[in-house]
Amino acid sequence: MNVNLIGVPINYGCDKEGAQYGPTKLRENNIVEVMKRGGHQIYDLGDIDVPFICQEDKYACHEKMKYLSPIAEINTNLAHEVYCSLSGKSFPFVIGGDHALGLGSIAGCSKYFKEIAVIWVDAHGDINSYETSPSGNIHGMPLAASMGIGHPILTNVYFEGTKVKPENVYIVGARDLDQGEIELAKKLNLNLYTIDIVKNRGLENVIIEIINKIKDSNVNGVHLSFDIDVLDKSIVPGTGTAVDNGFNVEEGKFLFDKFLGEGFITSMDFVELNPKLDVDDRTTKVCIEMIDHIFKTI
Ligand code: B3U
Ligand code: MN
Ligand code: MN
Repeated sequence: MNVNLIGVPINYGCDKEGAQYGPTKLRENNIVEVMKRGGHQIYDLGDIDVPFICQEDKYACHEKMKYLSPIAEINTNLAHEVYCSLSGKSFPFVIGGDHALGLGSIAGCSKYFKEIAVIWVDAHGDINSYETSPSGNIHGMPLAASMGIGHPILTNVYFEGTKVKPENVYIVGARDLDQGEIELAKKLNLNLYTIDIVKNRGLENVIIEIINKIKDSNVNGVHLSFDIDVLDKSIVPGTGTAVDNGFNVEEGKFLFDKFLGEGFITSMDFVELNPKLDVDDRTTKVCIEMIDHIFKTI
């Protein structure tokens, strides 16, 4: 398979120092060589440009959202890179950086395939809008914006309108949802598989259900967005908002086995490594181990 590696060194979405160093850290730890072990042709397209913005200007564009305008700009460029990768028959593998980049990945994927499903594997829902967000951090909003909910500057990134229909969104592993997110999930009847549901019903059963639902829907592409904070806090100290009661490494790998083994995933994000918060590079090592597994499975 041809794979395009795309880095997005962004921390404006989480407003925390360190997430912007994720792509460099992974390259220093030989991500390209690791990806090649799966027998793929890897093209490292480098990083999307992230302009420097002073802290004082974070609310320059909107009083309730930080760095709105640069985040929209960065995501527009990312979306086009993802779209061009898919047009050139390469699999886009997008590394962060914080999860605000999910907006651009999904937009590029949506422009190419028209009807898509999104599997969002995350301790969080990332379905806030500026009206429900407790933080004003846009990395808590990309999935809502992709469904057409939120500020028009976000919902209209790359092209006007909805990128993915709510019925084609699958959230897996959530265990830190805000009140507004819970209400939105109910209102939209989202396919929300919280960690409690996963643990009650069993990871394999939940994954099989998602695969069957996706196969029964009329989508042409499936984007898998993996936020490393879905893993347990004890495994990933190097992420901005670690949450306990998460998956272990084996469960993470199992999830990739099932979804990637199905052969229907057409693009991926791998986000929220924060090397500055890491302890003895433990999180980087887990990321590399996961990425090794992904490209041996895909
Ligand atoms: N839901 C919270 C916290 C959060 C979202 N995503 C992460 N943290 N990583 C918010 O700020 O929207
Ligand atoms: Mn996230
Ligand atoms: Mn998260």
